[in-house]
Amino acid sequence: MTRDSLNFLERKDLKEELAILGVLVDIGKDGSGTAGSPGYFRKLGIVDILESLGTKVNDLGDVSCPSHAKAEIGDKKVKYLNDICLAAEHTAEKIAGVLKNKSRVITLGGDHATSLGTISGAHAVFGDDLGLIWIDAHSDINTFKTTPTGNIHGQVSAATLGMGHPRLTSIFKKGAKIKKENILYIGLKDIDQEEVDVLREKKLACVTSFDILRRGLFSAEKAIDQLRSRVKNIWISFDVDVIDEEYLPATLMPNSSGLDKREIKALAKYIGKTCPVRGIDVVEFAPQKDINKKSGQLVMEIIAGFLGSEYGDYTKYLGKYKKMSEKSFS
Ligand SMILES: [Mn+2]
Repeated sequence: MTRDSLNFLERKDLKEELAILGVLVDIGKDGSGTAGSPGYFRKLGIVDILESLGTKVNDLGDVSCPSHAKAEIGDKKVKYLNDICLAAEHTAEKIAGVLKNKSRVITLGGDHATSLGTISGAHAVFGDDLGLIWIDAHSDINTFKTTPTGNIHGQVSAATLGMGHPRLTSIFKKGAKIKKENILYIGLKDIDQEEVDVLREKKLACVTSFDILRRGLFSAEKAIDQLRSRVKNIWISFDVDVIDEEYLPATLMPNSSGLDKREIKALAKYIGKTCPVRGIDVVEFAPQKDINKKSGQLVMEIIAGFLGSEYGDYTKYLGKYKKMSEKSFS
């Protein structure tokens, strides 16, 4: 492949098949509102949009999970542990199955507890040859010992690294799913002091939103290049709250100084064009808070970027002409 700056503007058909999976885990935090996200994206036409990138899309349906009203809260330091772990086991099984068939997969959460299952499933197939890019305003590296809220969605990156409650670190298989040198956090902004301490102590790679403000995307690109040089498989765990609320109002934790549209799209494009992306989790999307579908549209553009392709105003404009020419030849 020619690697020059024009390479970032090419839109060749995608080679690998794609699967989409909904995960209705909405109890990893106190508020409700993320379980409607898979249905929302289907209505928005996610299957057709992804197929317009030149590949076949297999919709695997949803992994279910009880709502706050129906689930048992249990231990207040790891709330709703039981139901979250059950959903994670089901998710892991589905993800492992898809990846074995050489398909790539987009998982629509759900809150960030969704990634417990996906990353465990990916580890079952790729083992330690797996890198994780955690794009989020939050590092989610609390454990039951440090959590200020008891919400599991804030303990998920810790669990993938093998830290925290033994049930959270034992989805599918006991222990760490990602080696500590193979995780990269991008977009961090609101994190607890205990999280700063552990990120530092474990020497985990972080590109904060402040780094991006100071040095632009170059700081992220360098870190992505380093991760890519170590692993052959990359997983993206994408929390939409990394984006500024002006562009993405559809989340329960709006970010008033997050990444802007150009930054997140360029970041997605860089990852998609340079990394072997095997799966993407889109989490913490709350459809009822969207305004004129702008959050949903932006997320579709970002997903296309992560896949190494492009979807947006220009491709929609071209699509119109494609349909016209199909008509005139039929
Ligand atoms: Mn977050």
